[in-house]
Amino acid sequence: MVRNRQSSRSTARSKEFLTILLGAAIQAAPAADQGVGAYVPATGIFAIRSDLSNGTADLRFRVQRAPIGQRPVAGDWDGDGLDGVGLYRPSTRTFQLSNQTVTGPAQLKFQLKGVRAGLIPVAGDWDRDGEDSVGVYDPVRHLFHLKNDNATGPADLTFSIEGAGKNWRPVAGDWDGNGFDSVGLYDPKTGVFHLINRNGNGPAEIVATIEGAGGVKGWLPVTGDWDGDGVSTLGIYQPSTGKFRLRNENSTGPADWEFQLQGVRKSALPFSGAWASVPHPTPTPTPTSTPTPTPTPTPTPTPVPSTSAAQICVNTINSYRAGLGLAPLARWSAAEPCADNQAKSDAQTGAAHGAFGDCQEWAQNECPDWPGPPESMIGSCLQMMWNEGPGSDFSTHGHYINMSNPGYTQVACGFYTKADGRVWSVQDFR
Ligand SMILES: [Ca+2]
Ligand SMILES: [Ca+2]
Ligand SMILES: [Ca+2]
Ligand SMILES: [Ca+2]
Repeated sequence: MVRNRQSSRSTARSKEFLTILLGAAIQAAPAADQGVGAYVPATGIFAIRSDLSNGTADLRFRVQRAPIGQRPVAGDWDGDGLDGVGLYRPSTRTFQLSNQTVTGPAQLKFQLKGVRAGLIPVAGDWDRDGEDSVGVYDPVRHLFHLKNDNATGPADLTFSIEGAGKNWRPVAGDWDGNGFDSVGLYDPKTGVFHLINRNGNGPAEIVATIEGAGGVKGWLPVTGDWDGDGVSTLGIYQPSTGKFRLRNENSTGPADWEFQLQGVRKSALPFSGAWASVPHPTPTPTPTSTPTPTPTPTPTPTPVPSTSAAQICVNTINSYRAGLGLAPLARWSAAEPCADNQAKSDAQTGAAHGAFGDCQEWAQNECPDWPGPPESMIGSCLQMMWNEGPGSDFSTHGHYINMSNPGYTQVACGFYTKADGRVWSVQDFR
């Protein structure tokens, strides 16, 4: 729901390895692109991508301490020009909203009073004060309940769109570009959107659909200002394939963008927002010029041969950290079988970070498709990552930033060797 965004974006990435930040704070960048996202209720993971193009998520994160199985929203709760995310728990009617797109606790928690359980959340700037707030839609009684402030209390507006059918799904956006967001409905049986420009009882003012082959079965609505002109328009998402189809006009016609958000589970629910165009991690503290003489020895609860690839991995990372005077990471043995499975999954799908988040890790580095065996490749891959050196640009220093993060205490290294001898390795940090 953020307006006047820019569309330039750097997508520079290392080919040798990819990384994902999860858990470190990011600084809000002034430029924001309208991007898309998908939320997996089963894992509680948000995956967002700023480019409207094929590819994997730029960032994956959780709203900490929020129960899984909730419904996502996105919006600019604090009016800083960047969208955050949120979750609605239909059973308790509570929202948890976060201003960030990294793992962390919600900044806002409140309850929407006077509504039934089991409703679907929406978000928008209903009063044009520059801040998005929430609402819910009752798909049985066909009622919208919208609230202008993100605090516990009843809805400010309750109304319905004439002719709404059972189980239609709500959308929100600024369909006419006047600065006020309003709502609409999507009929999943026909694929037709029914939008209103004023939040009150009345018939739909815009009735339109995205034309295209393949039918409408299984697609979910997702609206947004894809081209940054201040007008929100139509979009749909197919969870089974991760495909988005977006249109720039609120009229019937073909999609202007078609792309796939890769590496997201098939149960994901879509959302859109203006995310920071490039994630900028908080710079790591300046290395101390006098390294601490001896780091505390890592407790190793399970006796493991020190020559195993997983142990080499932990030892290597800790030797780099010791050079900065940072505490060593404990070998996170309990997560290693899970990390092995992530490496195997990514090797089979060919998508680095495709299984990210499965082991409850906060950040992940990955060495995809390296010449094996694991015991020899891991040192080389970690050295390449460490050679990125310190810096604030996560796209070029992200591996180093993860390895040197003073907030992490554990690392689990997972490996999978393919039949051709090539190795995939993940390093899960938390
Ligand atoms: Ca914001
Ligand atoms: Ca507002
Ligand atoms: Ca409007
Ligand atoms: Ca637009």
